[in-house]
Amino acid sequence: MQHEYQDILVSDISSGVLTITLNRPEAYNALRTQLLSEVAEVLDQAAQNDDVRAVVITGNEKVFAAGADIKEMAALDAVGVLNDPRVLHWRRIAQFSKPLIAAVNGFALGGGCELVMHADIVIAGDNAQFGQPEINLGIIPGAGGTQRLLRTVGKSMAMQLVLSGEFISAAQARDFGLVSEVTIPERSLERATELAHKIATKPPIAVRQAKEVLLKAYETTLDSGLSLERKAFTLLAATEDRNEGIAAFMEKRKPNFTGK
Ligand code: CO8
Repeated sequence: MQHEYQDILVSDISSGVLTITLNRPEAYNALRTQLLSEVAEVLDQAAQNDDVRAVVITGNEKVFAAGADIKEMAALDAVGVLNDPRVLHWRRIAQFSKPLIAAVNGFALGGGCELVMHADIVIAGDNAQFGQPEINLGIIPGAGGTQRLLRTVGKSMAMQLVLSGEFISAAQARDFGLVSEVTIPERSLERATELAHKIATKPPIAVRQAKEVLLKAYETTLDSGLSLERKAFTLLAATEDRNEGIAAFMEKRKPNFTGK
């Protein structure tokens, strides 16, 4: 069953996994404010709901998302951009504490590519194209693209994408670390969902700690990152799931993690 929103479809929770489908095919899933607020709202709810262990986000077979809604953006002057509520929605998406896995087919451009970079794992169909074509509109990426792209693909490719507006293929995106696996387009959602289901069986506190500590590597020194890792590692020693994981290994049985 799909729960109806205006710009997205949201599945029922199935074995700990929720799927969000961007659903503005007539506008190539352009990320208007309404769409971003719906994604942020669903992620906020998913963060609060213990039944959700991982979220998959996807588009359709032709397009993941073609960027910010250019028609909506055209109406904003500098003050409008300054006060743009989308900034808050992006922040809420970035703060989602559980695993977010993107299944990308077709275009992931501008804000669409930036949304991909908010995901923790990215599976791409071999028809996917990634790009930051904002330069062609006289602007630059505005939802973290300059910072996350450089940290992900390195300086030369980040500069190439942002300055030239050229697109790269799924295979290139994989070579540069933007994507972890490339599949045939018909399989990308299935593979992303498979991974989400696997992660959903893992101890949830350890999963959240792992995500938080890994993401910190983007923005901190090695020394502070290692110190955070040690603290998280110590904290996990106080969880029931750690005792269960170790006991299950010793007793040669499957662990039953409860999130405690
Ligand atoms: N916004 C609005 N509508 C769009 C967008 C978009 N980003 N992309 C496509 N559409 C619409 C088109 O207007 C068209 O609608 P219509 O049929 O009513 O004219 C329909 O989708 C299909 O598009 P095309 O006819 O152009 O389809 P093609 O297959 O020829 O081309 C492309 C597909 C290559 C994806 C092309 O549509 C394109 O280049 N789109 C724009 C890509 C782009 O420039 N993206 C960057 C946008 S700027 C941005 O993302 C900044 C993010 C900053 C966030 C800051 C938050 C605070």
